[in-house]
Amino acid sequence: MERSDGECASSSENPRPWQSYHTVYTNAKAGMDGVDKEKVQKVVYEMSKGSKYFENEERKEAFIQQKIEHMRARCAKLTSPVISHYQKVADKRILELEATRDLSRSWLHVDMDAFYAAVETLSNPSLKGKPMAVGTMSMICTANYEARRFGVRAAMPGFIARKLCPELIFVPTDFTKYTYYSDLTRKVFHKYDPNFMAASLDEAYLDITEVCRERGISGIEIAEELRTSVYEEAGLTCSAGVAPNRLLAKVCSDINKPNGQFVLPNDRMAVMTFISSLPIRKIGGIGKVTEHILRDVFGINTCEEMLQKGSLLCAVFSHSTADFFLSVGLGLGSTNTPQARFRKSISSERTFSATEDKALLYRKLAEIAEMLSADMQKEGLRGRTLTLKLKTASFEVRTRAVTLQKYISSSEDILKHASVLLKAELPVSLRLIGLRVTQFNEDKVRAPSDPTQKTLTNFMTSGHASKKIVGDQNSLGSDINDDYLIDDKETSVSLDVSETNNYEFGDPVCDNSLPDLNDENCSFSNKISEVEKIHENEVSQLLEGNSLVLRQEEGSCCDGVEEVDKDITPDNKVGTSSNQKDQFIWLDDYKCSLCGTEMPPSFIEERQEHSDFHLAERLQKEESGSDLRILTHRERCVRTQRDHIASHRKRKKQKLFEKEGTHIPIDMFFAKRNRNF
Ligand code: DCP
Ligand code: MG
Repeated sequence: MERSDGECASSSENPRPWQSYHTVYTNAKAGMDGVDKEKVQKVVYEMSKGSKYFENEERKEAFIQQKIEHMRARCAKLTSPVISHYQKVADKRILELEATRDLSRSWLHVDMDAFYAAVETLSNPSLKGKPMAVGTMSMICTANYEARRFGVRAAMPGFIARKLCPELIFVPTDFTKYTYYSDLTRKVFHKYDPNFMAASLDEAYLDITEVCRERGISGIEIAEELRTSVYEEAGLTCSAGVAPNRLLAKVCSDINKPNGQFVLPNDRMAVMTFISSLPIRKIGGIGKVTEHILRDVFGINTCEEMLQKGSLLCAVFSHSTADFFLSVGLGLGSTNTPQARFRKSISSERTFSATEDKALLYRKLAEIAEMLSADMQKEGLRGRTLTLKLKTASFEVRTRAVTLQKYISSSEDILKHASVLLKAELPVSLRLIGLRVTQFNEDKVRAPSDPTQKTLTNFMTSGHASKKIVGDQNSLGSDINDDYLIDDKETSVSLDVSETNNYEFGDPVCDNSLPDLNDENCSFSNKISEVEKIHENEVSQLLEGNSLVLRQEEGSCCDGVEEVDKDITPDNKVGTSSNQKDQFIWLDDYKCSLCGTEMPPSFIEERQEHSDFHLAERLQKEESGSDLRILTHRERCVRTQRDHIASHRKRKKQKLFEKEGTHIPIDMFFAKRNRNF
């Protein structure tokens, strides 16, 4: 597994291999400061060694290491003139970003303490003071602060938690209860900001600028009052952070957890001092993978170092990603209350102990359909594309979709179509089932049922508690941009496994559908804050790296290249949906349908190159045939550009192999290796 120096080591070379075993379980949460980290790592390592989870972690780790090496090599090739060019770019961008700084608003982020555990303790006071966790032996959702002292935390399998803390009491989840208490807290939030933004059941952002002004009191006082009110209303404690923007407010709310608050004044110097030593991982949107890449490739550990390494960041990443990093370095974040966004999808999912019991799987599916339908009806939504997401016992994620002629929202309809999708996958051992509905009836999308409360969950993600993922270590390939689903109006019901196809053919530079590998900020957590939600997409480009390839190869300003690529995106739909005969998909999310090459979902970049290769082949065929005559001018331009980019990459890849001589192309390597799986 990974070592801090970036090398890999097998356990035979390393007498303490757990030291380099970093998973979501070993990452500290609030209340875990005094924990013996090495002891936790050792238990986690020993208990997961040899498991599917462990194998999956190893695959992910190998991918990250490969990514890091790749990026290091790229950086090493940057010449001094190129770096000084990007230094100017970075300096200019920093000035521009600085000019957008808005210190006029006060944001409060509130987060309930050990939420599910605290609710359970309210209903059973005998649990008070005892280490307890909510969840099962296979996965726990959260642990109280007593249990955290042993290293027990959310997303950890219960059997590992029990090993860490033999006294640990397990309590099963009860979402009805959590929703009830969440509603009580929201009533309080509403008094301070009627437009508060709920980020999950236990977390919200409030713009307290007006209430502070009207009542002539400070953010400190409002935070104290609000926390007291929540306690009086719901009997639960919470923690709060107050800052000039939402990004910082969220960081602040975690500082004095539990039952505490931290207020950052609306002052530039105070913000810069705060940010100067802040570890990058504290920022929403920077998860394990991004942290590793920034640390191991660029030597960036603190937010301030983002500014110091601005030239490299600008040279290597796309504008939006570099902008995000520079903004973090400046302590900037959103200050406005976003206008109602039109929701694009609604979903619900459940993690459970892996099972292949068909009856049980259908029962879970029925429950999820029920919850999804309830959420849809609450928001007045009806949709016609239904996607089934499955995570197998070996942590592979599969998605299957169907697009219907009529719009649906009832649990019966959802279940009927979801069952067809599930049936096609059986027999299979699953640990997660999710359902998502997209392609909404336009009118409904434009008229949210409750326009007074502009919650993030209303407009961005499902608001259902069941969608909170515990231990979702591998959501790769699952965060598919709904825009890319094929519109198959001509068939009444069509099995659409091609969303993967669309994803694979997505624009390599700006395709936001590529998921990040981050464990905690990964794409399916319902707890994603707005910032995280946006930047997990931005940051996912880190893993994809093609912007770097293009920039360096073009030798000068990359803007043109990036624009060209960006321009291609909308037509991907035309390209992929109109040519069914050559359709490229990853069968079982593993095997290329065109040539049989096997590649795990986590090998995002390699898959991208692989699909580019087939795309180039197909376009070549089309260009030489008569197909081109029926294309519009725009399509012809786009295809020519695409072809250029794809063959450019192919040439580059060939060059690399020629140079490295003994290097085995990654797809060949996996074609061989996977046979032994
Ligand atoms: N949750 C979950 N799965 C996770 C993380 C959280 O089901 N991987 C649920 C249980 C939590 C609730 O969401 O109680 C809120 O999540 P938080 O991350 O805010 O964790 P807690 O509120 O439990 O603890 P705290 O905020 O005090 O750190
Ligand atoms: Mg919480």
